[in-house]
Amino acid sequence: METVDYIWMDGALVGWDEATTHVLTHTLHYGLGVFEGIRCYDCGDRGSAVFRLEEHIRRLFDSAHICQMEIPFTQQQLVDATLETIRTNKLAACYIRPLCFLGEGQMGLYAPDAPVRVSIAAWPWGSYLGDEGLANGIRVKISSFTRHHVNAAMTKAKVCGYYVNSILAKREVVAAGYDEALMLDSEGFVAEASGENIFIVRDGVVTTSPLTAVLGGITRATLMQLAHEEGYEVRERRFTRDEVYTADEAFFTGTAAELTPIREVDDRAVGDGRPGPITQRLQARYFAAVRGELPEHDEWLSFV
Ligand code: PPE
Repeated sequence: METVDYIWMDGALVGWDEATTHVLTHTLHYGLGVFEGIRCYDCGDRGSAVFRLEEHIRRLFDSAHICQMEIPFTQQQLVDATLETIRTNKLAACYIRPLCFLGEGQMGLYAPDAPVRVSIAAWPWGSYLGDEGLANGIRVKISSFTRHHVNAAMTKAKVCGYYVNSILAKREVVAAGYDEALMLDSEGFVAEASGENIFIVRDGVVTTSPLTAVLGGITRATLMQLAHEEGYEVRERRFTRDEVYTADEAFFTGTAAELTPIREVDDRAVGDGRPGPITQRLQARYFAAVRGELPEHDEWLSFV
């Protein structure tokens, strides 16, 4: 990965090499930590802007609240710290990773006195599923791993440990020659990918899985709104894997993956095996929004 000069840690900027932690860091052992993934885009003459920064920081606090972790900063402080980290590192475009974790001092599961620590790192990160995938679509396989059951993991929180399930799914399908894993919920309905939400399009209707067992993606919310503004009917409902096979179009959304078209699922072409017209239109709208080219959505941008 590309490195930068500074990382924000527990209230101050420190050098990249100093942003370290002890091996007895509680989160390292048990996975109770929460994080965010945010992107900052180069908006040309307008400078750089972080996309939906307040919403991401709010979700970080929601995640911490669900996990009974008290973040020793305010939301505004972390918003400011994010912008400061980007500015200090002179980054025009980057991926931003705020992380709240339980530090060292107490072991064992209970550990009520383990300190809550916060770091914010930012670094340049290109397309998550490849430029080729963004342009032409990716090949997806349904994982043999089930996505979290709602009473085993509270999926409204973006918890570090939840990603073991995602990593297993991702490794499984990449080893089999595919690009990304699609996961079903505990009742067999389509949930989400290892790190993205999913949309399908059929007869002009844009559908995404309901929030029951998936992360409430900020990109998902953005795309639902943009699709609605483009005049498409948008629905949230459960659907099955064969509905993905027979969709006219399908795509993934996520901060890292942006809007990545799906061209194939389980060796079946989706539509004619290329990004469809609605997918392409929405992808163009998404990139216009994040790059500050939709004045009606300036409220989504925090200029650096
Ligand atoms: N579901 C999951 C499981 C998920 O991890 C993400 C984001 C989403 C949906 C989409 O959420 P949003 O970014 O708010 O639209 N995944 C992050 C982590 C990726 C990684 O490899 O790390 C991301 O996209 O930043």
